Amino acid sequence: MTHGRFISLEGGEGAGKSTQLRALATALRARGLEVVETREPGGSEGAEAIRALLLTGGADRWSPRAEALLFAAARADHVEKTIRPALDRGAWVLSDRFLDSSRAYQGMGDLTDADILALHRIGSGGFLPDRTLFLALSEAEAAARARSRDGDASDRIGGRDRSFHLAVARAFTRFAEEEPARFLAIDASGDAEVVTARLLHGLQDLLP
Ligand code: Z5A
Repeated sequence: MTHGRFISLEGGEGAGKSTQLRALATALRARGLEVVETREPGGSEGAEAIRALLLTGGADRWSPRAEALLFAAARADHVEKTIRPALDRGAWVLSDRFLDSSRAYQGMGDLTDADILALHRIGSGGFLPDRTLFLALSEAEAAARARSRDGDASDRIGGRDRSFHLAVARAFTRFAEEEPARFLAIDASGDAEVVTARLLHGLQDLLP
C-alpha cells in the first residue's frame, strides 16, 4: 500500500487553487494514486453545514473570536471524518485551504497566530499537511481572475477591504519564509498547465 499524503493549497481569492487542485488530482491519479479532493471550510457533512454559516450573512454576523472557533470546529470534523480515514487507507488528500488560511485570515487581528495554533491543537491535535503549496499571484491578476468568474459578487470574507487582503498575502509569504520544508511559495502566474507543472515539481520529493 502506498503511504497517504496530505497536501493543502493556499492563497488569496482567485489565485487558482480550485483549478489547480483538480489538475493536480488528475496528474496524481495518472500515477496510480488514490486521490481525495476536498476543501475548507467544508469537506465533511458537518463542516459543510458550518461553511454555510461562515460564508453567508452580514459582515458582522460573527465576532472575530466566534468566527475563528467556527473555522476550527469545521476543521476538527473535516480532519476526523474525511482526512484521517483517507490517509489511513493510503490515499493522497488534496485540500483547497486548511489551517494556514485561519492563521492568515483570523490570526492577525483580535487573535494571534499562537491563538489559532492553540485552537488547532485542541480541535485537531495540531495535525499539519505534509506539504502546503501557496499559489502566489499579484493582487491585480488575482482580482482579474476572481472578477472574470464572479463579477462583483463576493462572500462574507472575500468582501473585506483591500488592506485586509494585502495583509493576508503578506502573512502567507511570511509562513513560506518561516517554514520552508512544509510551506512552498509557487508562482501562480501564467497558463494553468505551467502552474500545474510547478506544483508537481513542489511535490517531487513526496511522490512514490
Ligand atoms: N477562510 C478563512 O477566512 N479562514 C479559513 O480558515 C478558511 C477559509 C479555510 C473561502 O472561500 C473563504 O473562507 C475565503 C477565505 C476564508 N475567502 N476569501 N478570500 P471559497 O472557498 O469560496 O473561495 P476561495 O478559497 O477564496 O477561492 P476562490 O475565490 O474560489 O478562488 P481560487 O480557487 O483560488 O481560484 P479558481 O476558482 O481556481 O480560479 C479563479 C478564476 O480564474 C476561474 O475563473 C479560473 O478559471 C481562472 N483561472 C484559474 N487559473 C488560471 C490561470 N492560470 N490563468 C488564467 N485564469 C485562470
